Amino acid sequence: MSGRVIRLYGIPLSHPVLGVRGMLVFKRLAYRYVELLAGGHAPMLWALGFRGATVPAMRLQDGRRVQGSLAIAQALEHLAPSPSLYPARLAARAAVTDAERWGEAVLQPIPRRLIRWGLRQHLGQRQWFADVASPLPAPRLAGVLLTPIAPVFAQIAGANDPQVRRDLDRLPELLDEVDRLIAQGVIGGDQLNAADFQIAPSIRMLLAMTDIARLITDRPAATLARRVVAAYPVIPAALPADWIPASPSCAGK
Ligand SMILES: N[C@@H](CCC(=O)N[C@@H](CS)C(=O)NCC(=O)O)C(=O)O
Repeated sequence: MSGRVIRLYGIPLSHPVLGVRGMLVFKRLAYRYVELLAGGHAPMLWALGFRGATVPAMRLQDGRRVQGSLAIAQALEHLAPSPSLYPARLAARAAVTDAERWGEAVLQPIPRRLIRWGLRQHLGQRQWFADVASPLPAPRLAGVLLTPIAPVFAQIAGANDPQVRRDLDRLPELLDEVDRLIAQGVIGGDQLNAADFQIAPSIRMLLAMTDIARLITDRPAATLARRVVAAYPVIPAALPADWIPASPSCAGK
């Protein structure tokens, strides 16, 4: 019966949803993926018995609902302890847990704000979202119909001009941190862990953004992102060119 299968609810392009999908594959857990209509996902989640309005949202085999990528990682770890999402050694485990939390709290909101800023700002971006990312029928019209809700979701994510400019200014420093975690072996090891599944999908989404990909493409972070999330649609450029920091090669090494 369907009640016995894990169900994962997501919306198109959601990077934490991709992270959870990676965890489910890693743990070899069978699941059914249900894609909700982006924009209408909150009432759908409530109707499905979830309290919050965000994806990833998961209904476990026993009917329990878990929401949020950190809580889902914990739930999956309890459900299927092996292979573990966390290293056995205490120090390594603490480093992975810290990196996972940093990935969720600091890095994860950035691609969300950047894409929502573009969706609010440009009709072409909304039509692309309707056409490629969703996909919805009649994407040119669907893009127009998304116009009144795009500002709402930009606001929910805090995707306003000053914040997005700050995000872009900080991006090189955050990418350096990801590369540092890889160099230290906290993420990007032979066996992926919870921090890989948290951090790499955010980097993959940033790498898919045509206007900022060049900041990431030559970094170890990009290799890890592609390893964890092989395919991701190319996101058309939408950000003002003068908000984007110079690429490392132009910054004068
Ligand atoms: N940090 C949470 C946040 C999840 C989140 O914000 N997800 C977005 C999609 S990437 C969402 O559902 N947003 C719904 C909304 O803004 O209403 C997690 O890791 O699960």
